[in-house]
Amino acid sequence: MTERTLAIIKPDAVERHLAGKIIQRIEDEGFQIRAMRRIHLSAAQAEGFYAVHRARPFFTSLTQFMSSGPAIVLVLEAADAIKKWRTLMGATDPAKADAGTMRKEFAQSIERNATHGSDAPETAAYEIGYFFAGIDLI
Ligand code: IDP
Ligand code: MG
Repeated sequence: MTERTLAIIKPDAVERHLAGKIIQRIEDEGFQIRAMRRIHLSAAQAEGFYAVHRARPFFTSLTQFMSSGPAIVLVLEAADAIKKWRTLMGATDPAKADAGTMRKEFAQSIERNATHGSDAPETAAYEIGYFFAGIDLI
């Protein structure tokens, strides 16, 4: 089933000029890029995006990092896109990520881990709607 997911090239990867390599991989793996935008999140916008994690010990550090510089948000479309993008990203902790994954290749730490991907259809719908309007996705 064709599905959409939200991907983010996080500030660490944008700062290190890795966006082009990551986008190339996305295209090589057969995703359609349905929408894409560069955005520098405010702290409040990062807190809203990661609201599900607000009780976690890393919440303040995570939202400071995510608002520390520009990021690139994308809507990716493919069969089974949510799982497909998470597989290509690799494990949250780059030390545990498989060879060839985005996080193994590009992440610096469990926090500065280069990319984000939605984890389920409900979160994908929320996260896509957080950044893009319906009219952007026709
Ligand atoms: P995910 O991005 O692989 O879905 P989540 O558990 O949803 O991982 O965590 C969201 C983000 O929070 C991670 O991508 C990472 O940037 C950060 N994070 C997760 N766990 C830790 C941690 O233990 N220490 C610091 N940052 C973390
Ligand atoms: Mg997550």
